[in-house]
Amino acid sequence: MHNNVDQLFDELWNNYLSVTPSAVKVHELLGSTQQDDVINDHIALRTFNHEKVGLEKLAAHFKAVGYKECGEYHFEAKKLYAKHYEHSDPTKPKVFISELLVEKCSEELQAIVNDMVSQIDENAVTADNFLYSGTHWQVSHETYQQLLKESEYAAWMSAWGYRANHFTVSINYLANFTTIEAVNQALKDAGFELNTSGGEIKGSPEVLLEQSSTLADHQPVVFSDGEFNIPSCFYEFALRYNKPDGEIYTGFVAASADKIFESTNAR
Ligand code: OOG
Ligand code: NI
Repeated sequence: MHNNVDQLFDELWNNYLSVTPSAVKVHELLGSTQQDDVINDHIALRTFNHEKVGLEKLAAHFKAVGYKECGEYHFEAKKLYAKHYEHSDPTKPKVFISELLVEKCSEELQAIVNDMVSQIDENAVTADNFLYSGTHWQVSHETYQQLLKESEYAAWMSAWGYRANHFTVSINYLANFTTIEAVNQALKDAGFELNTSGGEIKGSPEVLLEQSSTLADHQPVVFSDGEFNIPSCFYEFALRYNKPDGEIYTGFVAASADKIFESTNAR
């Protein structure tokens, strides 16, 4: 495991960029409007609730660099469970880790996922590079499509595995944008497509968090039966509000997160 938080995020960022070419452009679009670098609100990772690779196994890598568990979230319909983690330095990205509750899925899905997970080397899970190690298996495009019918999340995992599935620009730290509407407009003017599931803006000042996201890029994946372009990763934007006590809200909003997951749906 890493012992340097910045090194870990550099690796996650480079790995994310390698399959998310639009992120470079988004970063330039928002980053070029100010002198300081863009601050990330959070990143998100996905996994399966298997003992071997459950969300706690991913969390251990963040705990090793100073992160603490702060909240939990349930997604009944998508059969997901998630927790979020924070660092004592508020400029370090928060971390959102979810896991698919495999036993709630069909026998067929369980068999496919069990086979994928069985191919992961036990030692790989604690290795420095696990959080950006991608897949430890190869599925066919046919299997990918079968998973897609039942769980977009499982299908995405089968193709992309362990990596940040998005980075999130903190609008609070942007010098030249104060509203999420202005950020969305700049993105659309530059030709980016936004995730409109649940509306372009998820959340509100009342729930202390507003979020929007691009639709995932489509990138080639080599499956066992050929190469296909499928959704990879996306970019998110978050604006946080102060709680009545004057402290900024640092949690997530389950109803909004439920829609953000859909940013990796095919266009
Ligand atoms: C995570 C979706 C939730 C948020 O900010 O609410 C999320 C995912 O797509 O894996 O990132
Ligand atoms: Ni997010």
